[in-house]
Order: sequence, then C-alpha cells, then structure tokens
Amino acid sequence: MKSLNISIIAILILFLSACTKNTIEDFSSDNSLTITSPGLYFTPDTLIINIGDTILFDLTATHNAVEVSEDTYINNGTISNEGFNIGYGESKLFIANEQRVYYYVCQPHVTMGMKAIIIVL
Ligand SMILES: [Cu+2]
Repeated sequence: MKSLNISIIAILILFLSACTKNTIEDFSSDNSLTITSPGLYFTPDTLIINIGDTILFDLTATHNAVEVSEDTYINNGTISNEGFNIGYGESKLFIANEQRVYYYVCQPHVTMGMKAIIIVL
C-alpha cells in the first residue's frame, strides 16, 4: 500500500509540477508544518504530509489561501469549494483530516501562478 501511495504521489507531482514552482517538501515524518507567502507564491507549494497533521498558514497581508476544487485549480479560478479559507495576513491552523490532495489559491494572484497543493497520505 505504501509503494502504491508513493507511485500515485510521483504521478501527481509530475502532473502538477507544470503549475507550481516546485518547492516540494516532504514532511510526512514531521509534525510542525508552516506554509508562508514570502512573495507571489506559497512555500512550500507542494507539501506532503500525513493525515491528522496540523499545518500553520502564516500569510502576509496581501495574500489569502482559499481551498478550491481540482478543476478550479487547473483553470486558475478563485471560487472556494467551501474548504479551508485563510484570510489576508492571517495566521491560522488547518488540520488535514482527509486522505487526498488539497488544492488552494491566493485569489488576487492565482493568475500569476500563486497556488499550491497539500498531498495527504
Ligand atoms: Cu497572493
């Protein structure tokens, strides 16, 4: 099951790497995770974690982080899927409680490539 998971992740990363700046961080054996917005990008923009891990979003004043559907993500849309929503400049915790890929965007900057994913194993 673990090797199947890794294959799926490898395919996902290949597929999504065209959309990200490729700051991949695998924290699946860690438990203190922070996503920041130091510029017109999130870092890390591909985060691999375990189910139940807590992430701190620590955003600067001009950026938000709104969870969107995969389709919205691919099309650089901004419509929330009613998932997590971190406001401008907020520091907020998010617990990943589903084994899937979470897609999110910065609404004012998604067309400039400011979007990222969290892969939950
Ligand atoms: Cu932004």
